Amino acid sequence: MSVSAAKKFENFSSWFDDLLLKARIVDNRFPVKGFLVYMENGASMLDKIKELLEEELEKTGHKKMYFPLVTSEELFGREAEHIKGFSKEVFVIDQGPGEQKLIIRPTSETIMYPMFKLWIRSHADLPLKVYQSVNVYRCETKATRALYRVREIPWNEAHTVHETPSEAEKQVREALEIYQKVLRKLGISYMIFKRPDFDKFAGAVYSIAFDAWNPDGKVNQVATIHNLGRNFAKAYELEFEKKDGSRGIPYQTCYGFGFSRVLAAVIAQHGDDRGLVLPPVIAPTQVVIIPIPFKGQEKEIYEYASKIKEMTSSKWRTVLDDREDITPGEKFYHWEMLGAPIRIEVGPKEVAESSVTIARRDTLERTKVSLDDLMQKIDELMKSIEENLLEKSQRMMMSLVSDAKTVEEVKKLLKDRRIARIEWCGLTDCAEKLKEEAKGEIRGERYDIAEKPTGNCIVCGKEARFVVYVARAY
Ligand code: PR8
Repeated sequence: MSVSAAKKFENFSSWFDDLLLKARIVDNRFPVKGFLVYMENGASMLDKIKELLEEELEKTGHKKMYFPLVTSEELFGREAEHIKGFSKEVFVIDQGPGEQKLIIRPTSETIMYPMFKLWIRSHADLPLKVYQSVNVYRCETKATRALYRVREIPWNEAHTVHETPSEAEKQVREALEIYQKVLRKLGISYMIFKRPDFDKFAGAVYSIAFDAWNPDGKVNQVATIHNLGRNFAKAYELEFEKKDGSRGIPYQTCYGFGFSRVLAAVIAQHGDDRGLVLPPVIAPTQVVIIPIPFKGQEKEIYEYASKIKEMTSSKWRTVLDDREDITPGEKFYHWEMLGAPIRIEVGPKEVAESSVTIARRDTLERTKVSLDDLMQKIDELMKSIEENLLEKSQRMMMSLVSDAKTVEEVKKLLKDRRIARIEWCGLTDCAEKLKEEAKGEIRGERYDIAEKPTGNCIVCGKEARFVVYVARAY
């Protein structure tokens, strides 16, 4: 059994915006475009997503550091492609007449790498793997959208330096595994693409991206991984002494994980007509206990509920909703809207039998368990919820993709909020034509599986060189 999720597919924007405010995730009414207020549930989930990711980064030897918010015009301009890509998107601090302008980080390559130059002397200093979870700022020119496209971007960025190109390649794969692991815990499904050259990160040799599905058919790029080759190393004069005593220029990677977009994906992929459905790991409240009062037995029921609260809070973030001014039914709706994974109901029957009734949020199924089995049952349910969310989301991802043989077919698929798989010659002209006519972007080739073209480019008819996916995107 599952709850209808028709609303989010019918009118995603209003479903999403209403929920953000009602569930106290974000208040989008701050009067500066692209800047959000994260309310208690949004802030709590952002923090938890951050912790999940940082744990994996720590396990794999990344060191946490904090770098400055600003860079100078001179440092910012050193890598030609990078400045070309970002110059129109930066916020600038004017320090007054005669003073250098300061640039607020849109990303931190130009801030970290001058420091890497000071730190790296020899091969013994490599690999260098650092990360920070901070806000970066981009003066987005496209329309902004709460969580999806903001100007104050809460993210994690990791930057690494290596002796050889193969070590940098290996690092790309490690980053991929880290991101996959975290997204899996959140039940988010996505496709991993190698971006076409025209869409790679400014200054990268190539870029890989995680595109998560969204109910309105636009994909949501939640994370990217970039192999920087030696482009930045040359611009920032990174050098090291090799084992044989000669001098070498190192290889770099960087990768970024957009916390607000990941949170958006959690809300959008799992939510239903009743509201949020949260993966247990990040749910601000994991277990809610709702007493069902019965005349004359209020005290026993309340005491029993308190005992259960004590038990469950030893392991789970638990709330006992003992408000007296609203009915149990109203409490059910409230906590369903907030996405608490498990609800425990206790009434006179439960007290008499030393049992509880448990309802899981994802399917709303209810079961009775004895108090002795409660903790084990909660463990099982939490695991089952996590798996169910992921499976459901993966099925949806798979059902969205269809092959298209003509631009018209692509157009139709995208209009139906789906993703088109096509064969493409590789020319930017064809990609632009497709964008103009079908209103979709070539997101790239699959990175996780090899797909070989067998026919011709659906735009120009010449021999195809790539199998790529076309979608609308945030
Ligand atoms: C880098 N440098 O910068 P990237 N709103 C919300 N999330 C966003 C936005 C936005 N306006 N812009 C980007 N993101 C590299 C890697 C250091 C780290 C999120 O890469 O420009 C997206 O999830 O691709 C994006 O995938 C991620 O930041 C990294 O940004």
